[in-house]
Amino acid sequence: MSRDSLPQTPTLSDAHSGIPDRLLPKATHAKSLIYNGKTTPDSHKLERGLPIPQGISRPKFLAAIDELKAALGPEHVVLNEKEITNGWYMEHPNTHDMMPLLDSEEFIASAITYPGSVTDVQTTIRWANHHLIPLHPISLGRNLGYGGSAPRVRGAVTLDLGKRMNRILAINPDDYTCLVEPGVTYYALYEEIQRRGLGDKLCIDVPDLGGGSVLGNALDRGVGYTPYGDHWAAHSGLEVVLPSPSALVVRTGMGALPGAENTWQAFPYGFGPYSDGIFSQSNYGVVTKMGMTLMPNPGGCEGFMYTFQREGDLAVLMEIIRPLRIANVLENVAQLRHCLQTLAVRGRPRSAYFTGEGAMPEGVVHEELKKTPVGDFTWVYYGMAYGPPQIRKYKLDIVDAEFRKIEGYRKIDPATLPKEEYFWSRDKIAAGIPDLEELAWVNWMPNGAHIAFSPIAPIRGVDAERLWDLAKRRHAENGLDLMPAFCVGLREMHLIVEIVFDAKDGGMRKRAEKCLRDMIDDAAKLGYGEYRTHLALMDQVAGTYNWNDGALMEMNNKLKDALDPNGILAPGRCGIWPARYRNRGWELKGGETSSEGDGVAPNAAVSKI
Ligand code: EUG
Repeated sequence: MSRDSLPQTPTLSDAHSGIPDRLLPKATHAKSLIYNGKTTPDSHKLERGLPIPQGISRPKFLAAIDELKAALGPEHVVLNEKEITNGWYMEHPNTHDMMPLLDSEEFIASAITYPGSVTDVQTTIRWANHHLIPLHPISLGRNLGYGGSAPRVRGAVTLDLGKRMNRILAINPDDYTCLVEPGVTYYALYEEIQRRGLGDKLCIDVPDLGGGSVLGNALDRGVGYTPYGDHWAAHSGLEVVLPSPSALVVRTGMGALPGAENTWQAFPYGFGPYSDGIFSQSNYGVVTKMGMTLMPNPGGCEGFMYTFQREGDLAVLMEIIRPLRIANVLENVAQLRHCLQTLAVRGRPRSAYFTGEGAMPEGVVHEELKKTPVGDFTWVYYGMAYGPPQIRKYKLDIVDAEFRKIEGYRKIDPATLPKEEYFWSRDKIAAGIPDLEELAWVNWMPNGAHIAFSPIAPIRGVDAERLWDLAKRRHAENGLDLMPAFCVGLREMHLIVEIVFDAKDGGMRKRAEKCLRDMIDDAAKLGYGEYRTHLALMDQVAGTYNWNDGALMEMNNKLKDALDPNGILAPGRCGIWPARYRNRGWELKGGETSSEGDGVAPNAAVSKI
């Protein structure tokens, strides 16, 4: 399809998931690049028909769906029985994983429901308990690279919370907090703060792309790039519907004290056990409200960029970064990126540079970089200094004195860079302005999909080198291009290696899976674990966190059985399988063609909660 014939991207006035008007031209461009790279039709008829979950017959399932339609309104329950459409980031599906590692009819929903209230969520949970039908809650479903909106269990009913529960319930400029429902995106929250004239006062923290749910991203322990980059650490207060038949609604922290609304977002703990943790990266409850702390506008900020020529500079760079980062001289979650990623983010396909097999040769990458405004390098550091000019200068001078110790370093003057350069996108993001630029590297491959290897390590040269070496070896073995970014938190770094693959190329999907699984095992042997992972890899990753014979999973299972005795909520999420599914071969360990196990237990326990 040519660019002109593509329909316009929905804006925030059209849909909760839309793009802000200011980013519409960027969206139009991004969409055309992605659609130009699609080699097959965007939609396909479901070859295997309606994906009914295990443990229920088709007639019983359809009768249960009719019951739910009667309860929620027929327009709020939609069967997924005809065809699925991949779309793109801004117009993504809520039916399946658009970036599938297995067949696209594996991680797929049987139906989508759109609750409009906490009461609707409770109704759906009671219904699921009654019929023993698995539910899969999503907020926006833009968890791309980790499974997107897809359920782990084939045929689960997706609870799309975002479509109708997308209110910003409060923005409090005195306490610097907000309270949001699942469907509030970074785009929407940012625009609303500006619309209320609070932009001079409040900043939000945003990830690389702004279309995700503020609530969903924090629950998945996502990362942004201002000093408030650890989203889970920045949240305060949850409202959760529990998955047991009573569908109890709980407020955590100060939210449990009636009348304490003013401190719900000001103090995260309340009294007694701090329960919020069990609702992140889990399947223990449906979060319907979340408080978030907001950063005071620092009164100015200044993006900066250094490049380093030699691959071998990685270790010494990390040794320089760590003390500066922990001391908050380097103030934000910065990115240290490899040059191939900066080539890919220019948006052109790999085939524009190289048409051979296997990983793209380094020489080609460096020759291409020489033609770009930034020039040639191997590593690039994108940082941000906050505050008024004299405060920024104090910090920037220290950083400069350290970085210039590395031979061949270059400080790039942003004023020399054209406005389309990727630097300006990083500059916006670290300033708390959500953007859409990052998407461009999915065009590296036709039908570009991506999936991440995301291990955590200390900010040390030796750790960075070990991870870099193992990733390089596994990528070379599998003929894949390696484009890592080290995201430097406060005392750790998240290495993010997104493998970009052609979703229509079965062989390449298999190589991507092999590469990921081997990297996960290699890393675990060295003491590095993923902070987050794709649906297909959750069992393997959970299995690496196995100290004391898997004590943590034993506890997780006990919690699961207590809170969700019928095992209806997101079975398998983060490797946690309810009793009904346990020991029936549902775990994916690699090479499988089916994501399903051998049935479920017929029953259900009785819950006291
Ligand atoms: C990115 C960052 C992540 C992640 C997945 C993707 C973006 C990379 C810091 O966390 O988990 C450019």
